Parts: sequence; structure tokens; C-alpha cells
Amino acid sequence: MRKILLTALTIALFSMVAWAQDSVKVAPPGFDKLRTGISRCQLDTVEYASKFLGTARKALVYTPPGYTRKKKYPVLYLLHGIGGDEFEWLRNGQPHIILDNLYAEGKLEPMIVVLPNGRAMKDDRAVGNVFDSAKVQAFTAFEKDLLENLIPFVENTYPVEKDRRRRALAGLSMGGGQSLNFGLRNLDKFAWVGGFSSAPNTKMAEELFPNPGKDKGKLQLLWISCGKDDNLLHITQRTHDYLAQHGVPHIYYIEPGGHDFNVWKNDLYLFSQLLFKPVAATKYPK
Ligand code: FER
Repeated sequence: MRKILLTALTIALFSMVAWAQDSVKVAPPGFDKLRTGISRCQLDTVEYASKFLGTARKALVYTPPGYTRKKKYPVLYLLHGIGGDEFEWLRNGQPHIILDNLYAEGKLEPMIVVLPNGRAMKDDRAVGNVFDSAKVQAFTAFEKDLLENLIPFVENTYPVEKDRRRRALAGLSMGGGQSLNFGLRNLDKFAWVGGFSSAPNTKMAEELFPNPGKDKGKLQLLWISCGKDDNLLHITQRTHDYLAQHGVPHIYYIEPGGHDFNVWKNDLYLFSQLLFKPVAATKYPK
């Protein structure tokens, strides 16, 4: 009897795990293809004064279809990778098309998306050796510029909600590492954090989230994902292992693909739909 029960329990648990992964699925064909006859976002190029660097820095700002200054919007700060800049998502990921299509289907909470340059140094262009140590360090330095210069600029310029529950931080690769490093350390600023294929700049999980007991209830969403063929998968895996061990709710999503924009577009498609809504625990039991 005991054995039968144990077997039944094992099967039940196994199917739950399989279902959890299956229920996230992948973006449907056409999710990133330009559609005609739908409302479109507007993309602004903005320049803000970085007191931190003593320079004027550029960012792109996506305002949603139907945008009006009469409303206030939540904001997603969406970060790029080691070889990119503020244009990387736009050039390779068509975030405007993905989001416009989602709005047309009524699947997104209206939000502003800010695409910053996460390499906080005077010359922040992605030229020369992007793995150069000064350039890699500039990705760490961006925390200060983001919190002290860019976010205040966005909040003074656009009609946005200034509340941690209405601010999200996510990014790909180096930007995924930045999102986890900065987001989890500044839970008074962000309640939604996503790391897509997070890079070796990601801190060890013990340092990322040192007080799981105290802090695990503060996040609306912690998303960590990676392509199953990505050489950096171990970073997402080790973060997941620690979070799971300490009972920190999160979405751990391993998807088809490697270290490229097919994966990150899929992540944006899935992640953006969860933002600024109640998270359905039943949909993501893991
Ligand atoms: C590394 C491998 C990959 C690394 C960074 C990356 C800083 C980042 C990749 C990306 O952003 O796409 O060893 O060290």
C-alpha cells in the first residue's frame, strides 16, 4: 500500500513539474511579425543628464498605443547585452512589434518601456573589445546612473507611477545579470525583476538574495530564464537552485535555443504579459 501511494505521489509530482514547464509554452508563430491595421506605439529618443558620469546619455522610450498624459503608467526598464547599446533590443528584437501585437490582442497592461544604455562610461558605444575590463565594469556602474539619474528623469518627464510595484527591471545576458544584481538589491525600487540568459556578471545567489526569509514576499515576480543550449545556463540554474532551496517564489523557464534573440524575444513576449498584473500562482506552480 505504502509503495503504491509513493508511486502515485511520484507520478503526480512528476506530471505537475512537466505541466509547469509546459504551461509556459513558447510564443506562437507571427508574434514578432509586423501586423497592419493595429494601433502602434511611439518610440522616443531621449537624452538625460547623468550627474554620475557628467555626460548627456541617450535612451529609447516606448510609449504604448493610446498613450495619453492623462493616465499614469508603470515602467519596464529593459536592458541589453555586452555587445549592445540602447538600440540593441530595437535592432535585433523588434520589441515594438512584439508589444504592439500583444496590445492588439489585449494581453498587456499598458506600460512605458525604457531602453537604456547599460554601459555607464563616458564613451558608452559598443566599439572595440566589448569584453575589456573597463567596459565590463561600466555595466556594474550603471546601477548608480539608473537609480539616481535615469529613473528620476523618466519620472519627471513621463506620466508614470512612482511605486516599486509599478516598476520592473529586466534584461538579456549582461543586462539579465544587471537586472538581478540591481533589482534584488533595491527591492524598495523594483517589485518585478527578470533575468534572461543572465551572464557571468550575475552575483552568486547567496549574495544576490542574502535574506530570503525576510525578502521573499517582496517580489511580485522574479523571472529567470535561459535557452537550454546556452553555455551560460549554469548561471540561471545555480540561481534557481538557491531560490528553490530557500522557498523564494520565482519562474524558472528553460526554453528551446541558445544565446540569441530568438530566446530573448520569446522571453519578452512571455514576461511582458505577466507584468503589473496579479500573478496567477496556479498558472506557474513552480
Ligand atoms: C562572459 C561571457 C558572456 C562575460 C559576459 C558575457 C563578463 C556576456 C554576454 C552577453 O551579454 O551577451 O564571460 O563576462
